[in-house]
Amino acid sequence: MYSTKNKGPVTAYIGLGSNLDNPVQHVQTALDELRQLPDSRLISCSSLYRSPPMGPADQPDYINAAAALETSLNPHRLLTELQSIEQQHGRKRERRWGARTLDLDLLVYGESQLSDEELTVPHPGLAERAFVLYPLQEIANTLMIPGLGAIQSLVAECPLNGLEKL
Ligand code: A4P
Ligand code: MG
Repeated sequence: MYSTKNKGPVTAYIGLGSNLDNPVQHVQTALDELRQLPDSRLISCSSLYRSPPMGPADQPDYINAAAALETSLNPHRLLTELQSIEQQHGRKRERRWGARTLDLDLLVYGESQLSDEELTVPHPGLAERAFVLYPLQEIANTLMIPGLGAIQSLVAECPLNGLEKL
């Protein structure tokens, strides 16, 4: 499924997360790397947030943030670019929801709703994750998330679950 309502550059939102090897630095460096992406412009980034791990509890707290990007890259190309930034940070894929040096999720891509083997947008689970919703609201307070509705309503229904702004 691929809806092609987007014409010209679109605004995409990226979720950043890290919980290994100086996570604050991984997230800050990744924001700089997002600035360097081809055919894209970093519009804004949120504060950094700390939260206890969702998933296995025997791992460190996470640092999360969100960023807004104006981009002409198509969503799959953008995902490939995000994965190559993850690789530069020595990301190893081990267990699901396990500790990682850097996780970059494509949260929202314009008005698109799509799902295939590589990519699901909006990112699944977005609506239940405080560590995604609160940073996203900070930079996009009036965002309507395709298929899910207003960010403000999603935040209102999502408890903080230990999330704190740094
Ligand atoms: N993929 C599909 N859609 C997307 C998308 N919209 N953005 C595919 C990014 N990737 C997408 O991802 C697995 C595959 O998902 C990719 O190859 C891509 O093709 P991954 O990053 O390799 O695996 P993962 O991250 O371990 O799995 P998953 O289920 O994506 O985990 P999440 O959802 O990223 O959660 N707790 C706190 N407090 N903060 C966190 O940030 N993060 C996670 C990881 C767990 N607990 C956390 C946090
Ligand atoms: Mg991921």
